[in-house]
Amino acid sequence: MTKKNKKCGYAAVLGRPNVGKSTLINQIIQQKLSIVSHKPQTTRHQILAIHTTDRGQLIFIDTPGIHNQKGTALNKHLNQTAQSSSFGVDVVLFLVEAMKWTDEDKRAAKVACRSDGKKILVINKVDKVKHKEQLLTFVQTILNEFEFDAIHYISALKNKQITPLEDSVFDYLPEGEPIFDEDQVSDRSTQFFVSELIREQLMLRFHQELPYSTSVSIEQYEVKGVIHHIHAIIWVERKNQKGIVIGRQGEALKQIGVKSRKEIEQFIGARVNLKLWVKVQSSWTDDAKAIDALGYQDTFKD
Ligand SMILES: Nc1nc2c(ncn2[C@@H]2O[C@H](COP(=O)(O)OP(=O)(O)OP(=O)(O)O)[C@@H](O)[C@H]2O)c(=O)[nH]1
Ligand SMILES: [Mg+2]
Repeated sequence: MTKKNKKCGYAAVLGRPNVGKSTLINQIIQQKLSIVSHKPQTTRHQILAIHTTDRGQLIFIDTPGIHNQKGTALNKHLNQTAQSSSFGVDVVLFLVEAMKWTDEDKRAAKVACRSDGKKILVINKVDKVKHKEQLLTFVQTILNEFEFDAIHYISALKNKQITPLEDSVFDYLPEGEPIFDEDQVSDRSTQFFVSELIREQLMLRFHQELPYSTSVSIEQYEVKGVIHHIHAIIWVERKNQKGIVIGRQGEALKQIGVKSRKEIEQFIGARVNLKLWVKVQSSWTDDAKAIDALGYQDTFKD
């Protein structure tokens, strides 16, 4: 009996903000590696999500949504991060939201189609479309402008038609030995995920008051016995934002702390003692140095 050779390779997931890139990856990995929210520009870092099965190792690259917004250093950084992810990968999954084809989608499609890897057009959020036959004309509009090797219709949220998509990606991967250990799920540290889980709670709670101007850094992470002691700083841009995050008599911050702690405990599988502080660093989103200091300097590792 001949043993089938294992596959190994990289698949970048690209698309404009909010199309469901992180939701899809979390669904395939069966773990919340990337934070998700209904707000665009949730993902700010390039994250590797490593999916090891008996067929081999599929390494997803989750990217920040490609957007049209100009201006701040953070905005530029997000686009650069996403664009750099389209090179040197075996497969590009280009995600769009069913029945939505905007200028931002076109911009993202241009980036995706520049890749020298195989290109899969993924129509997500199909669950939202009542008359499915409309999808054919929708897809034709995209295909009039861009070329793809395969097309898939999925619902990442409802876990629909994900397996055929996964099969298609594996088909395109080259044969090779795994790059990462079998039990490794990401290239990121626990501290990174902890700060992301806190940022997720901030986005969910203050999505109107704090547009994009929050960031989280971990100041201390110590394991004493069975408890993980974590000190984190929430960075905001203005004094009034600090007041919002803390809330009346510290109530808002307390709730953020409780919810974040629960998420972190679930993620690391241990008890957590979480302490949060709020600090003001004016216009950090506009300051390239501050962006580096907060860990927004992703480099593609291979
Ligand atoms: N109805 C529906 N909603 C979905 C689907 N997939 C994702 N969503 C929702 O779309 C929103 C955005 O999802 P994300 O996974 O954060 O999108 P993203 O593309 O990673 O966004 P950025 O990180 O901002 O670029 C969330 O509210 C998801 O729950 C889907 O298949 N159906
Ligand atoms: Mg995302």
